[in-house]
Amino acid sequence: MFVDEVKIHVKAGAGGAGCASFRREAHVPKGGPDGGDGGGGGDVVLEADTALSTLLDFHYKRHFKAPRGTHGKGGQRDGATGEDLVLKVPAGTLVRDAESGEAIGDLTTDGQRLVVARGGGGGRGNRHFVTSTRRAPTFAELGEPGEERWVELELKLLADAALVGLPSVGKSSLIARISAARPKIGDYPFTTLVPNLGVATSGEYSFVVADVPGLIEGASEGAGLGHAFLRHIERTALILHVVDLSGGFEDRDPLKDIAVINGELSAHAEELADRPQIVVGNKVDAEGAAARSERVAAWCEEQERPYFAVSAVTGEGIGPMLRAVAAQVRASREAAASAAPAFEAEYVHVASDDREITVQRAMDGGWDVTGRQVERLVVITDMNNEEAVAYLQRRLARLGVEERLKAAGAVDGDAVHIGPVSFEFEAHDDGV
Ligand SMILES: Nc1nc2c(ncn2[C@@H]2O[C@H](COP(=O)(O)OP(=O)(O)OP(=O)(O)O)[C@@H](O)[C@H]2O)c(=O)[nH]1
Ligand SMILES: [Mg+2]
Repeated sequence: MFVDEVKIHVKAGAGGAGCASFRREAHVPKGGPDGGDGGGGGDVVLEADTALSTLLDFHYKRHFKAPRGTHGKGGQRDGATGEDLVLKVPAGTLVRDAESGEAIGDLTTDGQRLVVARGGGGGRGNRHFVTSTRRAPTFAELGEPGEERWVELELKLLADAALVGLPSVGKSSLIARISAARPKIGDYPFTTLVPNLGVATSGEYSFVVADVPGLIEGASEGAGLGHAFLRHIERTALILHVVDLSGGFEDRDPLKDIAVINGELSAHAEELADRPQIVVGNKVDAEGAAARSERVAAWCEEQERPYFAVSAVTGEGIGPMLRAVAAQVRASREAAASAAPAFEAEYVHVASDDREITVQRAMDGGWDVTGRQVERLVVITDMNNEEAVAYLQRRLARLGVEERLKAAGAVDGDAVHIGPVSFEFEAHDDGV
């Protein structure tokens, strides 16, 4: 298992401000309010994509911001909505809130979506604030800021393909050539003692390749180190069967070696014999390798198995081999996805009780009032407009903020902080 973890900062778009304006027409001295609403800000959304297998991109770019909504205009013209920012993550990504550590979603199926930061609502234009006593409201709401937070993404990976072969055929050299993995490479058998995983890319497609310790004859019965690793191979959709073309070992011959490995695979589990397999003739740069390669190629053609002659040292033949691996991995993933039950895209919101209000002593001896809804009301209020402030006060009173403050022991003149704004507490007589 290969664990990939990143921490990213996501910020949704702010809502646009509502507009305070009045209709102006020839011959109409004072038209009614006609300010349009601000557009909502874009959400930041994570979307599972089975074509990806790594969170690598997020190691380079960590801050993501969705666009804001635009402001409303006169003539009842509403602002435009900010587009959602959709970030693709590999299927199998677990999402946590970085601060609380709480899991907020598990993206497992292709196309599944999770909103990690909600865009701010647009402010309403002044035409929404008309009442029987307020015919011409001079204020509109500001846009609400977008949510922002740090989230942790964690990916647990199983390999898509496994490099299998006798010791010293160059499995570790190959993974080092095609990925950022840097395993130990040596000219003695059993250089690799634990599996290494690397992420390889071909075009737009990336996949995970496992380099496992070499297998030897009798591995299925426990010989060498291979036995434990045959279990890993069991779960990979594709086997990259690596064979040495250099003739570096006297007792080895590529076709005999292939037979030994295939014998061990099927002795371990019969279905491994039918697992898609690509034969990779490595060390084609070595003297005499070309002739051996031709024999392997002829045999593979007879067996209808794909064959690629490569050199982990010079890079020869690596590109075509990776393209074939990518195509096979893609086919396997698509088969697995279509075998899974049909999935409907879903948005998972983080539930929080918006109406909850908390009153606490502030550091400065005043009071801190917190709660999603009250804080929202404050940030969308244009504090430079008296009419807007009076409207806010009535709404806060209706939500019970004043009562809560009184009950907590607030007296006239105390400072009250809500979000970024501070007021002076002034109790109204009961019933007002
Ligand atoms: N000439 C040549 N030598 C290679 C090539 N690939 C690997 N070698 C050499 O072969 C030896 C074994 O390479 P490794 O990559 O450690 O082989 P391995 O299959 O991982 O071996 P184990 O981990 O023991 O199973 C090293 O000395 C490499 O330098 C190649 O393409 N050409
Ligand atoms: Mg190795």
